[in-house]
Amino acid sequence: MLGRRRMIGAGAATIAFARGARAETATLPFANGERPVMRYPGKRPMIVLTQRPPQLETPFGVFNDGLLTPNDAFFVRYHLSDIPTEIDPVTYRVAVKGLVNRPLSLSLQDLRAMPQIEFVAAHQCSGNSRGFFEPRIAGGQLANGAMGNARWRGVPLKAVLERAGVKAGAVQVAFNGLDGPAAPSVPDFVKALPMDHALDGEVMLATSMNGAELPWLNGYPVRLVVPGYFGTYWMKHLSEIEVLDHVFDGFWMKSAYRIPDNDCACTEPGKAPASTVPIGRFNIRSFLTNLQDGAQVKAGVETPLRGIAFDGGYGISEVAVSTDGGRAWTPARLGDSLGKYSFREWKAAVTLPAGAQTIMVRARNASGETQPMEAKWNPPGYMRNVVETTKVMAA
Ligand SMILES: Nc1nc2c(c(=O)[nH]1)N[C@H]1C(S)=C(S)[C@@H](COP(=O)(O)O)O[C@H]1N2
Ligand SMILES: [Mo]
Repeated sequence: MLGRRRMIGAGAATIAFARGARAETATLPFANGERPVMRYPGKRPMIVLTQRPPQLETPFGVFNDGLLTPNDAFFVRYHLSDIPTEIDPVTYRVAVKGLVNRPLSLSLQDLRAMPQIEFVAAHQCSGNSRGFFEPRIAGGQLANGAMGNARWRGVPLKAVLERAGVKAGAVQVAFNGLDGPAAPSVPDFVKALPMDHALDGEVMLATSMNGAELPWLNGYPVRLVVPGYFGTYWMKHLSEIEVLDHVFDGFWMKSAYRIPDNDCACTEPGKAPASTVPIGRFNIRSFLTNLQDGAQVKAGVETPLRGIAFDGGYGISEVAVSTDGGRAWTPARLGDSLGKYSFREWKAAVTLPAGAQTIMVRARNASGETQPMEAKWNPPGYMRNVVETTKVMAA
């Protein structure tokens, strides 16, 4: 991949995509898991799900390097192939319109002049880990690399809406970005949040990620950050905010990104749910990161384990590991908290007898939520959060 982003003259930026040689491939741990590994603008070599639009998965080893996912390794997901390739930060505007007293057209300078907030939050695609569903499900066959954790900085959506003055009767706020469909038959990607969520003071118009501007493919120059909620709401290249007097009924809210309306957000495999609701908060997950499937470890001595856990914002309270299929659980030590929306580090040690062994990791959060031992299923393949098992060989 030979693309790069150029700054021209007074600061118009363009991004160019060109085809490069396929240097490498990666094999994800399920059938048909072979993927090209390519370099896109602003990114290190990433696992490619689709080239147009770019859908890039983070190589899992990155999650063992540190709690913050580097910008150049952060996953990328787009729905529509007409993604912006030229953005002028000087003329860039975010429109605020609809049911407001003062429609706004905010420049990046306007946003920078407003009070800023900052927090660390995990970001995850609803379909992260879809490739592991059994029976298999149509859609992006992702392993566990459509997630990441970053320090976001920007302006609270609440402050922007207060500046515009929300009128009585407001029900939802809809968000649009610069990308569009290549064909008119494909609905534009627009998402919406209920009014009280939009005004919670945490939903953010982010202009900075890990202390740098947003990578192009992660929504330069401004994106929505909705901490604790699935990535579908995190609108990239945010260009329009519209206050509505009704529940938004565009395709991506009414028909897509919906989950079964029941306690498990699940159905019997192959069955359609009786009714659905828009996907919401993350469910709890935890991963072992320092050993991957097939790793060799020493038998009879302590093997250090390390990993991450996160949830929808209640806060991780406990992580435990099991090497006997889930009968006995050894508590892990939690690392310092970087905030309730962040990945939390955990560490443990186990001594494994010689032979093929499995290591399971399970977390619990402040509301008592934990992961199921058996994977739940739903038709779109969202919200996978089974207790993860890593197979290693001790010798
Ligand atoms: N403009 C725009 N924003 C978008 C999308 C998109 O297709 N276009 N996809 C959403 C989905 S489903 C996800 S998971 C996240 C992915 O964010 P990332 O590419 O920065 O990882 O962006 C969200 N915001
Ligand atoms: Mo997503």
